[in-house]
Amino acid sequence: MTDFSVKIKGFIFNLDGVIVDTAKYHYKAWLKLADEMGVEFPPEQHEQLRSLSRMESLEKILEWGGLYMTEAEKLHWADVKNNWYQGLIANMTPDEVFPGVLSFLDEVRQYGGKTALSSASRNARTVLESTQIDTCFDVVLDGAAARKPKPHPDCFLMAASALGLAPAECIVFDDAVLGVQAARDGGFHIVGVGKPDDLPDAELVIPGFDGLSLSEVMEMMRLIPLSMVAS
Ligand code: GL1
Repeated sequence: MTDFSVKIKGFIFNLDGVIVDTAKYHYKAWLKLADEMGVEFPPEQHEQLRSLSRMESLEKILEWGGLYMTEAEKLHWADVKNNWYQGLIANMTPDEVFPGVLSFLDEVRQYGGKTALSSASRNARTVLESTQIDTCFDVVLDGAAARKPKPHPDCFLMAASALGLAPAECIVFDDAVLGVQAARDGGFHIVGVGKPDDLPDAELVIPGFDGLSLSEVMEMMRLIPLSMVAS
């Protein structure tokens, strides 16, 4: 159970679809793979892959197509998709960071908060470096770090522990149903990034960070900011 009387000191962000628009590149690469396999894959269906690891995503596509593959074939095709994806992100630039993200992170720092990036993507560090936001986070955990996939809260628990904070002292920002569930189950505060209808279990849903200040988020969630409490 999340304790609302605890002051907030940590801010944990998912990457794809929250900080940068890489979800569109993942979709392009998965779509190419689905096409090769003759599996229909409309954009709405990509929502179901959000937060899943590479192998879990591939297995979902195979399931939708009623296809079977050996483990070796799966590894091969997961690699093929990853090569296509890496080709798409090779030329990413800092202007692909979503509007408002940098000022929001700046505000968190001014307020004395700690930041973590927790992503199921094994390419997270490459994306952070090419968009030049790798130095914006105190802690970075990518898909190689998590021991259990979402909706298990492991990735967020690891991030909180690396920040030296308890879950109830942190807000997680995630754009996927599985991420919201993971944060809730882990005892974190959770802000959904997207549409309220898609993320009914989040405490607050924002469309993105553009024009949004940290104090507005804290007010809307009725939380106590660190700066307002004698530590
Ligand atoms: C994996 C999947 C992507 C996406 C991310 C998490 O990324 O392949 O479709 O679900 O995890 O946002 P990657 O292949 O970069 O490890």
